[in-house]
Amino acid sequence: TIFPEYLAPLELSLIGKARRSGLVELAVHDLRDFTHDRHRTVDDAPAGGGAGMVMRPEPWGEAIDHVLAAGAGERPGVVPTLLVPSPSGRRFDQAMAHELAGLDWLAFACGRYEGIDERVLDDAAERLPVRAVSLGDYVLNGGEVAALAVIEAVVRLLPGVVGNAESLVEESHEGHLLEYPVYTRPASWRGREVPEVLSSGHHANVAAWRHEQRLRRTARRRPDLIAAWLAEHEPTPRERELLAEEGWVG
Ligand code: JA8
Repeated sequence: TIFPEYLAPLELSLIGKARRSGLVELAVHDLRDFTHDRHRTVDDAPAGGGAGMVMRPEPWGEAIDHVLAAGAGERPGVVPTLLVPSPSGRRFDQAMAHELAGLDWLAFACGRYEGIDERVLDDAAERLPVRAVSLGDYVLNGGEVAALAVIEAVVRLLPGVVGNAESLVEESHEGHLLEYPVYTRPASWRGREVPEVLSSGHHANVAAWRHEQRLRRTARRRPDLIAAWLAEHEPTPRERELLAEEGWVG
C-alpha cells in the first residue's frame, strides 16, 4: 500500500486481539519504501493514453520480492496467495472467505489510481497463485478498504478467533437465506413492541416465526438468493404462500 495508515484498524477489536494472542500474523508494507527516486514515485501516465495514472511496475516487483523473501525465511517452501482487490476481480463471498481461511499465507497488493501495471500480476503469477478479488460492483479509491474487508471476513473464521455462539450464527447465514430480525429489551420502545411470539417461551413457534422472517426478508431484499434456496429445499405450501405474498416470481 502507499497508505499504511489506512490499515491501522487492523490493530483494533477482534483482529488486533487475534494478532496479540498469536492466532494470526499481519504485516503492512509501504510501497514507497521500494522506490529509488527522491520523490518516491509510484505512478506514471497510462500507455496508450487516457485518464488518470497507473502504478509503475518496478516498486511493486521489488515489494513483492521483499515480502516473499521475508516470509519464506519464517516458513521455508510456503508461498503466499496474492490477492489483488479490483472492481474487475472475482466476487468475494463467504465461501471464498472459508477457502482463504484454509491457506497458510495471504498477501494483498492494494492498488490506487487506475490500477497496477498488468505485468506485475503476470510476473507474480509465475511464482504464486494470484487472484483478483472484488467486493461488489462499485469503485473505491484504492484496494485498502477491500483488503480490510477480506482480512476481517477471513480472520474471524480462524480457529480460536470468534467464540462458539457467533460461529453458529455464521453457519446459518450460509444456508442461502438472510438472517431473521433481532430484538432486545425494553419490550416497548417509542411505541414499538418486540413481536409477541418472542416472549411466549414457545420455542417451536419462535423457530417457525424466525424461519418465516428469513424467507420473507430474502424474497424482498435478495430475490436472487431464493433460487439457490429452492434448489436445495422442497418448499412447504406455507413457504410457497410466503414467497407469493412477498411478490417472488420464479
Ligand atoms: C477499487 Br484503484 C482500486 C483498487 C482496488 C479496488 S476494489 C474496488 N471496488 N475499487 C479501486
